Amino acid sequence: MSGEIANSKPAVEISASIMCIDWLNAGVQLRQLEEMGINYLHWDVIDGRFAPDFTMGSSIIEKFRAVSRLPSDYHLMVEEPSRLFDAFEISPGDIFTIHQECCRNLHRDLIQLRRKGARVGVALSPATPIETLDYIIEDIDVIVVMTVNPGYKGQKLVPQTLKKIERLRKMIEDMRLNISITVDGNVSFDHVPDMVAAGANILVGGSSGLFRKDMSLQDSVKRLRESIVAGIGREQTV
Ligand code: S6P
Ligand code: MG
Repeated sequence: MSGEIANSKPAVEISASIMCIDWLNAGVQLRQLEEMGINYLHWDVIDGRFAPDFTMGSSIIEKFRAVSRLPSDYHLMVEEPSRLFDAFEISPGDIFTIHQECCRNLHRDLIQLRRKGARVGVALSPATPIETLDYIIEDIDVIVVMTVNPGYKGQKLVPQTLKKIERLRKMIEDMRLNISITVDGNVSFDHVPDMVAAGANILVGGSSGLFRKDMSLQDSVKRLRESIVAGIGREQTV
């Protein structure tokens, strides 16, 4: 099964937020994600300083990567992420995202990551304006719009971030750039149509859209895909 739903705009892909997986059933769920054509495994790495709590490090991520063919979508929510670049395996096709708010020298960090072979991403927390990308946008492949504050799963959407996605997509189109917009946080069936209509083309599936307690993974993927189709079919109304 194809993992992409396309129209004239970029194909919409799903990235599975592994911090939300059913850990005691992780091997089974990993196989299911592959069978259903999920596009990426999303790795949230948190340092307890930039963002609260701790998630997973390279040893756990490597265990999954060793048995999966899915590309990685690293999301580092850590201060001075360049300290950790060598800790993670990067293969062609992997995305590696760092936060604008965390870098002493964002441009240098992005160059370093690109040399390691990653598609490079910059994440913006809800309060960070898109203008911070003005002098860097031509050097990135992916922009991650955080629709919740970095840290915990199960948070509520910060609604003004939908407008941010829309403005970013317009900026990207006006500049004729080829940049994906990832949306991360409370990517639920209700919010996906607005997110897609606003211009997001990679959706991070977490506890509200993918790893739900009230339905199987198969059912949640089906519902997510229906919500994507609803968003593609809609004019930009947010
Ligand atoms: C949050 C992290 C996210 C979460 C995901 C949770 O800091 O970057 O990737 O894992 O957003 O999803 P949900 O549906 O529980 O908000
Ligand atoms: Mg994330």
